Amino acid sequence: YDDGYQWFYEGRNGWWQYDERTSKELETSYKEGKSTCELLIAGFLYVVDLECMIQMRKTDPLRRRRIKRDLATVPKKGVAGLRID
Ligand code: V3L
Repeated sequence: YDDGYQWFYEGRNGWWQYDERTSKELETSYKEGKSTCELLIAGFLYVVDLECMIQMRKTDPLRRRRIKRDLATVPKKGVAGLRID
């Protein structure tokens, strides 16, 4: 973002950056001080807890991942499942 931060979700051995649209939704909710927000990702509804910093599938909360808002320059696996090498 303008301040050099980006949103990431946890993969197996590293972090993936959220896609641009989802990232904007997260950033808006974060800036509004919301504690949760809902995201539609690849046809599934996910709930993000911005206090615990996790995302979980709404219909299957065991499918949860840590998320983070971190500098855009930190190492990452890629963006939304698309690897960068
Ligand atoms: N954005 C895009 N895809 C997602 C997201 C998201 N925020 N959350 C889950 N998925 P689950 P490695 C990830 C995908 O949590 O090798 C990566 O993007 C998720 O994709 O059980 O483990 C990679 O494509 C997974 O395919 O609901 O680091 C892939 O995992 C699927 O939704 C492998 O990454 C189920 O995730």
